[in-house]
Amino acid sequence: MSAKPVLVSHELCPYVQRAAIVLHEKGQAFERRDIDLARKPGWFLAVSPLGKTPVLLVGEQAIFESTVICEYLDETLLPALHPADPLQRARHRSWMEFGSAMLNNIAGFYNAADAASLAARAAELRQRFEQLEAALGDGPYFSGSQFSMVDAVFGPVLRYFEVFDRIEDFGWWAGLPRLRDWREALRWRPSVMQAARQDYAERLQAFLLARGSELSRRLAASALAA
Ligand SMILES: N[C@@H](CCC(=O)N[C@@H](CS)C(=O)NCC(=O)O)C(=O)O
Repeated sequence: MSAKPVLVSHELCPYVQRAAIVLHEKGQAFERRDIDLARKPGWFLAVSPLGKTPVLLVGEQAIFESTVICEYLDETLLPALHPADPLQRARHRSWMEFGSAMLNNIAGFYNAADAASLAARAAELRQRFEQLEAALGDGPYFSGSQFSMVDAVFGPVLRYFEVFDRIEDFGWWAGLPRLRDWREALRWRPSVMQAARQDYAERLQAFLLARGSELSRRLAASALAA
């Protein structure tokens, strides 16, 4: 990549974080340009046909959709974050999709309107965690000692739970040792750490409080809001 690419970002966006993680893993310097998604600037709408972050600006080209950005980076920069074997690569891409689906489960959880639907959404997430536990190997990363694109996707997914866990115990973690260790390995990976702002937890809490959801009420009632 000749010039320094620009990652058009939103401060809490998990899709932005996965692109930032991949850039970091590749040792590619980049400029991060945060925008306010509630007031999308004209220049942003001109480069983001779907009006979403992330967008990667590479010279005159604007690449949108986080998976496409990650795949482009993997095709052009070393080290490879996908396995060389096509079948294993396909398996990794399948689990990346699973990670994206989990982001929808997470949004369903924090937007749940009442206690019953919050409990149902929490149970849905527990089921997803059990599926992940069954897919994980011996670690520390998704498929062993090599950090991969699947890890880049799940770093931001699992980061949400650092805040959710502080609100109350939703019964997610018991009996899932591989998931616990994976979560810990991702949490301390430098690329994952740098992908979010230092005050991410406080900003996520402010975002959650403003949802008007059952979780907002639980958060307001918890010690965290004090
Ligand atoms: N499929 C997209 C999803 C990106 C996405 O949903 N971004 C959110 C922020 S995390 C967004 O820009 N939302 C603004 C909107 O939908 O108006 C990707 O993988 O890049």
